[in-house]
Amino acid sequence: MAPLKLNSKNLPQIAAAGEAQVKAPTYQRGGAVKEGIVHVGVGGFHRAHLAVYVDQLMEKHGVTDYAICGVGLQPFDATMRDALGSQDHLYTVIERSAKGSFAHVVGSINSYLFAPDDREAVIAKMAHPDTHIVSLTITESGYYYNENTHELQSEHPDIQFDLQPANEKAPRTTFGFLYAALARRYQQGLKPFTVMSCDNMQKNGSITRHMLESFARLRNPEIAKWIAEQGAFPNAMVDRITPQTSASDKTALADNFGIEDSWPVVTEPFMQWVIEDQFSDGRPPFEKVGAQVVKNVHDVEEFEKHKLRLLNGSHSAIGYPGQLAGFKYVHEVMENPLFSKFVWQMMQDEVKPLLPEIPGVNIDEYCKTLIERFSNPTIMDQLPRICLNASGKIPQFIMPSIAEAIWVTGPFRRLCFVAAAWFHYIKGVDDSGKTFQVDDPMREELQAKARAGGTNPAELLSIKSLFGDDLRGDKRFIQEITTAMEDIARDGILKTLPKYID
Ligand code: CS2
Repeated sequence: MAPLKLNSKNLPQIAAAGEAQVKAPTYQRGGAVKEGIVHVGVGGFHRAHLAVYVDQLMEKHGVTDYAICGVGLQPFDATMRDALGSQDHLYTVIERSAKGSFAHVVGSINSYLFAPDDREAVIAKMAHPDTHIVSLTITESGYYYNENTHELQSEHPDIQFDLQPANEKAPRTTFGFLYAALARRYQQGLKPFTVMSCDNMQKNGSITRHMLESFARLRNPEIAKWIAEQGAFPNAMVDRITPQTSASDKTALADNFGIEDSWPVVTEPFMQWVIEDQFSDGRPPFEKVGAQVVKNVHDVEEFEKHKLRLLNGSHSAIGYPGQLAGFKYVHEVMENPLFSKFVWQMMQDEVKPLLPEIPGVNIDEYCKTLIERFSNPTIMDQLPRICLNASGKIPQFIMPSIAEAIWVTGPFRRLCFVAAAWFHYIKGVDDSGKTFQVDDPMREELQAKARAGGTNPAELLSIKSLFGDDLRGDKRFIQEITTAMEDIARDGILKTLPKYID
């Protein structure tokens, strides 16, 4: 049978044809629900994570006032606008593991606003009394956070543009939109919405708060004070491995499930969300659908630390060296016994000793689960996805472990190897001499420094917004990373790697 185009009209037929293999929403959508969440940055991760939790709230718990209005700020978001717009904002989450493949149509995204078309509409939506939460997946670079000073990059041209009062109705950055909408809510006597970061950053909520308050202080101290006193910015740990969708994923969805979806999402069965219970204008009962809503910010920070340093840190250990060695997918790297040992030993010997104990969490079991998740061959997680925007990742995922190991004189050779592999990767040439695209907002600066430095890390480490003095000034670290850079440049990854395995 020909696949059915995904849309509201075809939904009952799609669900019936897919039998037990396809789940589809039975809840009301459109004008029958309120859009209590405005989400900025609708990509694969949001659609596999927060939107799925909200879908479950709507399906299983009758929640009707927290449907999602998606927002795209970047010109490239036009593709998402068109894909979702062509199918009543429905889309399919394809869950894949050794157990098989399962399709789940999600309906929690109720509408979509593309800011470049109408910036005012986005501000008005955020300022609307029905909006209680503005959630974000804007990637690390969307926060304009200086890793070294821990301050807002207020000199950045985008922030400078948004700080001009004349641009308040047509901002460019997330903070420009949040500020303009909050200023309206203040004038209208509404509560501030909660700003809920779902990005992979340690203290994501606190950083969002600090950046937004700094922005607001430069605009209007009275509003900044109101945000500081009444706003809420929960910290959260978010987790679900979500590769980029490929053309073959769409074909497989049509062939195996009879669904024609212009942009489905592929993901793993595992998902986790630990979120601090800090909301300024109400929240849905996220805990009813498996989120861990916790009272204590320290608990969230500890979960974040485990996840960022073990999962994302290991992804970096797989990504940069793996791509240099010529691999394409995460599971392929894990099939190589050298790499799987390396990743395990880095987690166990170098990262784990630095992590706090969390009651009820067995770190060894967590690490074993990670190895299984990385080895899942069915999701085809691409190394270029892992390697994307490294300047926002390595300073979060790898460098903090190195900095702490320096402090306690702990082992850090493998972490240094990963950092060295990234430094080498920046040049854009793999071990067989093939060039590849380096996708990073700081690419030009990084490449100029990497090329000028050769196998000397000093040039790259001089970038103050990425690396602290604790790293630059430590002799043991400099020696270790230099040796790794020299070995990688001379011998390539696969010959160097055994030196880092016991
Ligand atoms: C990855 C993450 O981009 C990366 O570096 O490590 O996207 C990772 O897949 C997610 O954080 C999993 O929750």
